[in-house]
Amino acid sequence: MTDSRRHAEISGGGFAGLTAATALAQKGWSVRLHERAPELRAEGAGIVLWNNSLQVLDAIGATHDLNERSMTPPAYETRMNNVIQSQEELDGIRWRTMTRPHLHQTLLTAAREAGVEILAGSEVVAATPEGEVTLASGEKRTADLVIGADGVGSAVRDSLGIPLKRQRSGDGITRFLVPRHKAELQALEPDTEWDNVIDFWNLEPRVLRVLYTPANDEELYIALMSPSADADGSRVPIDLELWTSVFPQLAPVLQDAAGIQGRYYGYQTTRLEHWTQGRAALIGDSAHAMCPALAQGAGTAMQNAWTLAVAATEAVASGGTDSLPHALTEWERVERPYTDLAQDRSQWYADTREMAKGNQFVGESVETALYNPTDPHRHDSDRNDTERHEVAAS
Ligand code: FAD
Ligand code: 3HM
Repeated sequence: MTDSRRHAEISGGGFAGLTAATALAQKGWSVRLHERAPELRAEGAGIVLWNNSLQVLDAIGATHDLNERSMTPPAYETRMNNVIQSQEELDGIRWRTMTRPHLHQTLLTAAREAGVEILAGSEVVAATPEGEVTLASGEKRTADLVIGADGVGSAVRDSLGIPLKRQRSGDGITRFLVPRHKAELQALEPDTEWDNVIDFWNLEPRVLRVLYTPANDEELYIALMSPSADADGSRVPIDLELWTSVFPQLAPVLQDAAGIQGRYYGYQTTRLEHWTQGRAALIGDSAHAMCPALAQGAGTAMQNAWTLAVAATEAVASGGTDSLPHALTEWERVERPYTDLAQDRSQWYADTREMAKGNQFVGESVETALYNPTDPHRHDSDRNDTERHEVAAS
């Protein structure tokens, strides 16, 4: 018997690709996901997710698994030269911290349970607007929908020839997962709430910052930021003497970080002229890599994966697969402003270091975090705004 389901081919098994694959499979699509690496595994250390992506995890049924090994710290604390600027309790804002391997495993389990066909060691080298995908093996496959979720160096994007602008910022970070060492930290600074996220900034006499993020009871994510022009600050493995001289209260965890090779990532933002072409769409870092200030790279990747799956499913249900190219353009038009905002704001923070002042979870900085991409009525007021403008103009 032939399979009458709509078919999607996805390049990339990161947070974007796995979320899109799961959502589409749950909505009745047959989905094949290609991951270039020999196995599906998350690189990197820790991650913070906000309401926008936690709603997506609810929608694909992955929240229980996620919550098994993640936490919501009591507050987000910001310090300047070890003086507390703010302790924001983020009342009313849903957020969680976790390790990247845990989030990846959670999404991988959801994808497998939804029946996604996952091919590891399968590299996509090109895609066409007509829905053809070419693999490194030379094999070609066709699909109703092609998704490029293959990261900042996306082969799908480059083969489609979509123009891209890349902006590099002067700062960057090296990330580590280390044991919590809670008792030792408590002994060094007894009055500190070591379950908080603590953003330790030093701007004078030298720009060095440690973002301290508990990921669960046992694991701690620490990100060490310095300007790329500072050779000692951005050195890997880290210069333990330098970092402990500036952050002596973090000595036990910095010592562990110094035993890990690490990799320094310079902040960058990439913006595309358009995210879709024919039956092909880009999501995640392939479409919109951003500075990490708002911790929204993965969050917006998952948000766009979900809204794309919904838009594509609704389009084929009402207009057949010929309606997909137009539906993808429409999806970008209504959804992209939320990601543009996160990119712009994150880049502004990276360039100005304004985050060091604390009290950051207000206004535009939390708009993306509060967004609910699973609410079918989320654009009602946008439409009302447009209608109002049209009425006013006539
Ligand atoms: P990726 O994670 O890059 O996944 C792409 C996948 O595609 C990989 O598995 C890769 O092997 C595969 N692939 C690549 N090319 C091919 C190919 N040709 N064929 C097949 N497979 C291919 N975001 C947050 O939301 N919260 C945070 O706290 C946060 N902290 C961050 C801290 C730092 C320092 C950085 C640099 C980023 C941070 N981010 C954070 C951003 C987040 O990590 C990324 O935005 C997110 O991982 C993007 O997911 P993705 O699936 O689009 O891409
Ligand atoms: C979670 C998080 N937040 C901010 C940054 C940053 O500004 O570099 C990095 C992060 O992983």
